Amino acid sequence: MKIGITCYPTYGGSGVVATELGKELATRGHQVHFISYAFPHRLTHFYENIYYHEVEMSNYPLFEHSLYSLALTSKMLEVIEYEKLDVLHVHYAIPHATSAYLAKQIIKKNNSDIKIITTLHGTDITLVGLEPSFLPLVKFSIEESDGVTAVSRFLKEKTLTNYDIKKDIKVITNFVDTEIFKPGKNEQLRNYAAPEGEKILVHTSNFRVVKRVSDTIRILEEVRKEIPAKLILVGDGPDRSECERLARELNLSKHVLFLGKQDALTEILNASDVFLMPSQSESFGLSALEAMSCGLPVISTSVGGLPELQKHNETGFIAEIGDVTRMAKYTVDLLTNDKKYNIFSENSRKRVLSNFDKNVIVPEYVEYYDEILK
Ligand code: GMT
Repeated sequence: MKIGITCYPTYGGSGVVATELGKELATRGHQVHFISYAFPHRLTHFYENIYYHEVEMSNYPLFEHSLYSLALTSKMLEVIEYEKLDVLHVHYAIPHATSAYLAKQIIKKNNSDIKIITTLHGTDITLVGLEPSFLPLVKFSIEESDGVTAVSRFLKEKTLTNYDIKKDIKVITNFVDTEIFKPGKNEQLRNYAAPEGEKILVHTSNFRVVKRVSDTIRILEEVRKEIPAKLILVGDGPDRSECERLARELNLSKHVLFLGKQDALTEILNASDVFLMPSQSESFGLSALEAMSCGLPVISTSVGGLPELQKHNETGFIAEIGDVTRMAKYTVDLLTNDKKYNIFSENSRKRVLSNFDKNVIVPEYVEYYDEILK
């Protein structure tokens, strides 16, 4: 099969999922064409069957605002036509599903056809898509896609109700390469981050408001009242400065390690004990999945698709948004009981292996492509 994939290539979980999917499809013999404005950052080396087509942007002074959606449509047209794509799979509805729809209409005029599949990831549905300026366009683009998938049951239900959509949406969850994200030891980073043998809490995100990263610092403050602990924060984004300020204000600067953006996630997770995800909105929680795959228990909120990913009192604990005290109590509970910790750690890994391994989920996408092509 020849598959085009459009995604946000440099930031966020939707781009990670799209790129990992492309890599897996290519390994399974499909030809994959990425169409985007930058090279997907998870394409770390050369892969057979993977091609990249960059969207070129015109800088004409009259265009005060970027015409990316239209430039993307043009590039989609070119790739569909010359590479003879069977399927164009777009990740994150805005504006990708709309650009794809337009490309499909233009291609139709040449008596050609292409199947458009849209994967909904999160704020394209729960936040940005609901803005009055976007809502009718998102609804239309979803309705006009040949196939639509959502990364959790929660997101599917939200889409059907918030946009009054009647068509079927298939839930295909996020997945992980359990051979890469696997349990291991990283004594070097552990000794660097926690030289006195303290426990290590970890969080990775793009530091947007919805992630409530400052809650992780407040959790650390509470945890440290009971046991020695450190916090590793990975990633960068709008809330980082505020988090650094909070760490200083709470006198925790020495105990919070801001690593910024990092590629070596497995190594960092393997130096840590518990993953924190205090989000106020999370349609799936890919970074928690990666942590679970490394055998880390997760302390999270109960929002969105998180209860579909992790099981309360089995793989970690779930609390209400903002309930820092409870999340800290759960963290201490796990970190002071080795037997319980080991059971939760094994449960996390097992749950990922049986439900979210790439070999479980990628075939679901391939079957779905076949179904739509029929
Ligand atoms: O929706 C977003 O905010 C962006 C998107 C991304 O690109 O990071 O995140 C969403 O997609 C991820 C991959 O499917 C999910 O794991 C995240 O839970 C989801 N984020 C939110 O719902 C806030």
